[in-house]
Amino acid sequence: MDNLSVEDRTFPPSAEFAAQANLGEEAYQRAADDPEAFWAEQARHLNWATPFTQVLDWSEKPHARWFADGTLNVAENCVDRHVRDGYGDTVAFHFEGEPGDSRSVTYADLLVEVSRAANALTSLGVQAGDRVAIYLPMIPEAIVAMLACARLGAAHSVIFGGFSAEALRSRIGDAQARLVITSDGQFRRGRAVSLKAAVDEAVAAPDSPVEHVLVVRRTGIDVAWTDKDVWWHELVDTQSDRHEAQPFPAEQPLFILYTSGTTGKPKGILHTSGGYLTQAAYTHRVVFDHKPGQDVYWCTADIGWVTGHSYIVYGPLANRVTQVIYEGTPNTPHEGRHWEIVDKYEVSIYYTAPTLIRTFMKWGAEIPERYDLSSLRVLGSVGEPINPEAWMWYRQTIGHDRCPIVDTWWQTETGAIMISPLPGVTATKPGSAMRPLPGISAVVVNDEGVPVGDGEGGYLVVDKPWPAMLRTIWGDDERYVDTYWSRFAAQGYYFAGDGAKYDTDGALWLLGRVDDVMNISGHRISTTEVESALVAHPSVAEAAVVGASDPMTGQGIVAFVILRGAAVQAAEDAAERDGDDGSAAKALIDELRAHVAKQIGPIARPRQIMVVAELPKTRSGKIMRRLLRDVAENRELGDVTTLQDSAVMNMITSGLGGGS
Ligand code: 6R9
Repeated sequence: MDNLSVEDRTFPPSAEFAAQANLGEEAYQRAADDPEAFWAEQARHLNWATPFTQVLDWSEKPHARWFADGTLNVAENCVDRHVRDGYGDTVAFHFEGEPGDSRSVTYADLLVEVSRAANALTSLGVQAGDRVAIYLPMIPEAIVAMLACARLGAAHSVIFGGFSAEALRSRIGDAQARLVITSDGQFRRGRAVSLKAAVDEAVAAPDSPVEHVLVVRRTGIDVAWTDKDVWWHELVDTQSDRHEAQPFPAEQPLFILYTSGTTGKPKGILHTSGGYLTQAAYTHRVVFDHKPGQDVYWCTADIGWVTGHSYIVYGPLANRVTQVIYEGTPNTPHEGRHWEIVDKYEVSIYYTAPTLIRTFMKWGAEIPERYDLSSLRVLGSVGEPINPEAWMWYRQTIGHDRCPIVDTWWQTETGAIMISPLPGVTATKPGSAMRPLPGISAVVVNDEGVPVGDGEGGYLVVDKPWPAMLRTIWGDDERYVDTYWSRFAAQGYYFAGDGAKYDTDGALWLLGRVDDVMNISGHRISTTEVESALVAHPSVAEAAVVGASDPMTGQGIVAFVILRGAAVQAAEDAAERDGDDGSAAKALIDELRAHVAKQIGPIARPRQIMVVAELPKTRSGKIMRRLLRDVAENRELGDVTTLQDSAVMNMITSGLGGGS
């Protein structure tokens, strides 16, 4: 909660920008006076097969139904209607592959590809209401696959390509997906690495619900082949390019996306169709001031995260975007790759994460200075609080002091942006997300649910339902009610899990998570998940994990482990044999880090692992992560009075020395 230095720099939009903005100041009042009328107006930007007559049904709260008697087809809204309206030749996306291959896909091309894929999925038995797992790199087929599912009324569950076979297996099992769409491999930092091998491992068990695996050939590397496997180029490319999209009810499930919670088991966040698409498209239009036919938009997220769902696929395509899709890492083959792409395609709207901005800062301002960035006009940030220093660098070095910055707060659960400046309206402050969007209402409250005064910190809650809100946790509705709605049940507030504060000018500052969820480079990973992975290793008796602030990644994973007796003995024996040069301990720590990466995925690899003899626990047995965070961040220890044994912290701090 220490990014709260008093910030009095403000940056109002230029008169020129304000004059052409997609939404004006008046919208805030209009939306507050009659939110349902406001959202109905936004929903009418979509093409409804059956117009809705009811906007919101909140009679069974916290279960909302939006536009429930309306019907639409999400894919038709993102593709077909643009072709029908005469924009078939407009480029939907320019794809840049990591090895340097590129291709541009028009809306007419996209319609053909999505239609073929929908026919192929149908031939594999996929029907409305089914679930399909997608485990693909950032290639055009990923978007085509998502839209093909949407077209058929089947829910996709995209699993980030960095996740392990085990993570894949449990998510496939939870969603009971009958089809997995993957690729032979993906390009990563100039190398082709396998992707399908993890799928093979994940679907091998006899009780796997998966009937077929559809495989895109991306890298050409050798893959093992099973009788579940079908090549994309053999099945999809030979289908008819005509497919009639059927309308579905607005509450038809659109996707499940797994995200970390405070327990080890990831939560399958369920989103539905009409309300989700309404808010994704509305926010993309007003937050980025998107002008179809003029702008070139680039969101650097991966489709494995919610940002890729809402701001690469659904919102932008519903708004007839022309966008850039980039497969690779930002420093392949060189650290100017993003700016080279901005220059090449004349990108005008660029949306990225603070962790990447800090990385660009580290690489140096001289790199972007080599490229023509004059096409840029709006810059966005998402994923974690952006520190004022990074914000100013982004504004000056990338935006040349011309481009408004929109710092957008939202969550997998909220489905779409909730809090953000409007680029033509709001004077921004470096580091603040400023204000809930028109139609959204957010309050900062204390433990009792009472709003705190301006300038005071508290919990961020959303006090009115919104169209893109999650509908439940897949297969665990009780957890849905408990996680988000029980904390402030009396008031009926949605508990976001973030600390926040309004300053005395009414600007909203996000202060990070208040629960045990870490934020590593904008990716949510639960402490418990990493702890579970560590204790699954035969050498580890107990583990406690904290997110320690990290200048590059926002937070870094720091683990404290207690070794099992045998492992301690083995390390001591090795030390005696080889001289105590620490190499045995180092080898074990390296092994543990690799073990976590294998269990969960490389993004969960701990930055640091410290071997300790005890962990600080409260009398009720809850690990006091706050104290471990103090250690991990080299701070004086906070209050230790609730510790069961206060000597433990002395043992930990005196025993540490070098750490990892
Ligand atoms: C979209 C996305 C959600 C959590 C959220 C918060 C953090 C996201 C933020 C931000 C401060 C911002 N977060 N955007 N914190 N300022 N602009 O990131 O979804 O992966 O579910 O993470 O990320 O802590 O609660 P998700």
